[in-house]
Amino acid sequence: MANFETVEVTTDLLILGGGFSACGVATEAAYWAKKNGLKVTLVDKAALDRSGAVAMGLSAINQYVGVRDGENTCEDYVRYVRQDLMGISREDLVYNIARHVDSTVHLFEKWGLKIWTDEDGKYVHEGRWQLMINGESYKIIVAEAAKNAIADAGGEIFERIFIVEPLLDGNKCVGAVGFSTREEKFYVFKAKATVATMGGAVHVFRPRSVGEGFGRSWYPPFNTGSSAYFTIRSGAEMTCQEVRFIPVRFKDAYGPVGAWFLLFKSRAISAEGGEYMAVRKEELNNWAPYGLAKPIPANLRNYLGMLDVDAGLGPLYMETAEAMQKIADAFKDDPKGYKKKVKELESEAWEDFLDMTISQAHLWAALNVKPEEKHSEIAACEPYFIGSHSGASGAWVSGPEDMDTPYKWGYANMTTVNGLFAAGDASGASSHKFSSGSHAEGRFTGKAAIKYIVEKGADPNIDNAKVDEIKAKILAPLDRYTEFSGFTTEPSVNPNYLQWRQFMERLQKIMDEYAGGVTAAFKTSKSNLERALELFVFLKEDSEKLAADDIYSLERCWENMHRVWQAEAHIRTMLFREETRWPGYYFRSDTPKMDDVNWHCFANCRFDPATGEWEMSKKDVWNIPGV
Ligand code: SFD
Ligand code: AMP
Repeated sequence: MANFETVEVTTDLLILGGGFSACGVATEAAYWAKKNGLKVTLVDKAALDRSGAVAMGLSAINQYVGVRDGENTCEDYVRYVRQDLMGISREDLVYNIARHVDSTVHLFEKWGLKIWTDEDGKYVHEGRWQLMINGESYKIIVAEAAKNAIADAGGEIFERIFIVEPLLDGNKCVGAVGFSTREEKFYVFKAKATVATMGGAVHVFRPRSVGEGFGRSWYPPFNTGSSAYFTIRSGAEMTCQEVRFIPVRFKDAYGPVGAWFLLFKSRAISAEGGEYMAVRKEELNNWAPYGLAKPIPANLRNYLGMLDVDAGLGPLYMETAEAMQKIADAFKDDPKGYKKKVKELESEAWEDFLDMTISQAHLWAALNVKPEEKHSEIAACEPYFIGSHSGASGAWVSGPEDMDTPYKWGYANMTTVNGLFAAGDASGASSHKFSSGSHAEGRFTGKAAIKYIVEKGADPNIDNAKVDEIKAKILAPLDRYTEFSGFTTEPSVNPNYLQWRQFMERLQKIMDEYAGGVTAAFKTSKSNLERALELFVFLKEDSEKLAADDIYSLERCWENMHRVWQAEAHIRTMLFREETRWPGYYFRSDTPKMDDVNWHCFANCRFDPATGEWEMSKKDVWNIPGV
C-alpha cells in the first residue's frame, strides 16, 4: 500500500468544509465551545480565504429580509420560497433561516463588507430581497471572522485536506477520514459531532464547456458532491434529490443575470425579437397556481426561454443596451447628469462581473461587447446541485427546537444520523438561503451541535480495523497505478485500469444523455432513467479499477466517486417522482404534467449502509399555519 503517514486528530466538533455555512458554524460554535471547554476543528480541501462558491467574490447578498426597516416579514420570505419551489419547501427551515439572516448581514457589514447605501444611508436593493455589495473580498472577510473565532477558542483549522468518508458507529457519525492534497498523509478525525458543509456539485452532468474550455462552469469546479456523498454514505435520509438547479447566464463565461433583470430591469428576447416572458405567457396557465403568481418561479422563467430555443428561435439575448438607455433617459433634460449616469451604468455593468465572474468581463472584451451598444447572448447552463440557491437537494434535517413543526427529532439541522449535522448546500428543501442564509444556517447549526455535545456527546467509538480498511480503499488507485502502469508505454491506455478523466467523462455522458442534460434538452423519462441505472452498475464496477499517478489524481478519483453518488440519488428520485413539477430544471416526457394530488410532497431517499439498499419515501408538505 502507498506509504501514507496516518495522522489522528481528536476533537469535539468537526466542521467539514470551509465555505459560507462552515464559516457560520465556526463563528458561532467557537463561542459556545469556549464557554463549555470544547474543541472545534475545521477541515477544508482548499484555503479558507478563497474556498467554495464565493472564492472569486459576489456582487450581491441575495437574502436580506429587512425586518428592522419594516420592509418584509419572515412569513413573506416563506411565501416567496414556497412559490419559487412550486410548493415544495421545508417552511420550518426556511423560516428559521429568515429570522436569523438579517443579523448575519449586519455582522458582515461590521466585519468590513461594503454594502451599497443611498443618500439616506439605506441599503441599495437589487431586488426585493437582494442587496448590492462591493463583494470582491466577501469570502476573505467572512473567513477572517471564522478564523479569529476558532483561534480565540483554541480550535484548529486544517487546510488542503480532502475529506473522503464518514466514520460510523451504527447510526452515529463519529468523525471523518481524508488525505492531504500536498503531502503523503492520511487523516483520521475523531469527533463527538460532525457538521457536513462541503457545498454542492458540478460536472456531474457534461458541461457545455468541454475540451479546452473544460473547468469553466457556473458552479465552482472544486465543489464535487462531497456533502451528498458524506451524508448518503452515513445512511442519512436525503430530500429533493431531483431538484437540480439550472441557471440562465451570459453564455460561455457564466456571468450573473440578477443585476440585469432586477436592478436594470432588462428584457430577455429570442433572436427574432420576441420577449419570451410575454410571448409565451399563456404557457404559465399549465403550471398554476405557481405559474400565475409573482415572482414567476425561476424554473418557469427558464422553461419559457427553453421553449423558444426548442422552436428554433435561439440564440437568446439580454437587452443590455435597451435597459441602460431606458435608465439614462430619465436624465435626458440634464446633459451633465445624463453623461454622469451613462458612465455610472457602464461601470456598474462591468463591476457586476468583476466582483464575481471575471472571465465574463474577459469574454466581453474579447468579443468587443459594449453593453451600452449591443445586446449579449444568454443561455441555460448545464444542471448543478446547489440546495442553497434555487435548487433544493440535500439532507433531511430536524427542524428548529422552538417551532411546532412535524419534522423534529432532536437538534436543529441534525440529519437522521446521530451526531451528523448539515447546513448550506448540504441541507435540503430550504432553498434561497444563498451566501447570507447559508452563513446564518451555519450559525444556528453550530450552536445546536455544541448543545448536542454538551447534552449527549460521548467519546467516539472508532473501529481501528475499519479505519485501516478504508485507508487501503482510498489509496488503492495509487497502488493500482504503481502495479500496472509499466504494462503500456502510454499511461492513459491500459487494460488494467482507467484514469479519473475517462471515468468522469463516462459519468457525464450517462447523465447528459439519459438523465436530462444539455444534449437531451433537459428531458428524460422512466425508460431513460432505468437505462441510466443499468449503466451505473457497470460504472460503479469499473470505479474499482481507478488508477492515480499522484495525489492530485487521487483527489480527482475520489471527487468523481462523490459525483457518482450524487448522480445516483438524483436518478433514483427523478424516477420515483412520476410527474413534471419543475420544467426548466428537468422535464419527464412520459409524465409531462404536474400532479398535485399524488406528488405535492417531498420525495426522499435513503441508502442503507448495512444492506446496500436504497429506500424511497414520500413525506407530507407542511405549511406554517396562517402563512
Ligand atoms: O447571484 C471540501 N450564490 C450567491 N449568493 C449570494 O448571496 N449572492 C450572489 O450573488 C450569489 N450568486 C452565486 C452564488 C453561488 C454561485 C456558485 C455563483 C453565484 C456562481 C450562492 C452562495 O455562494 C452559496 O449559497 C453559498 O456559498 C453556499 O455555502 P456552502 O457553505 O454550502 O458552500 P460553499 O461556500 O461553496 O463552501 C463549500 C466548502 O466545502 C469545501 N469542500 N472540504 C473538504 N473536503 C471535501 N471533500 C470538500 N468538498 C468541498 C470547499 O473547499 C468549500 O470550503 S448569484 O450569481 O447566483
Ligand atoms: P441570479 O443572478 O439569477 O442568481 O439572481 C440573483 C437573485 O435574483 C436570485 O435571488 C434570483 O432568484 C433573483 N432573480 C434573478 N432574475 C430574476 C427575475 N427575472 N425575476 C425575479 N427574481 C430574479
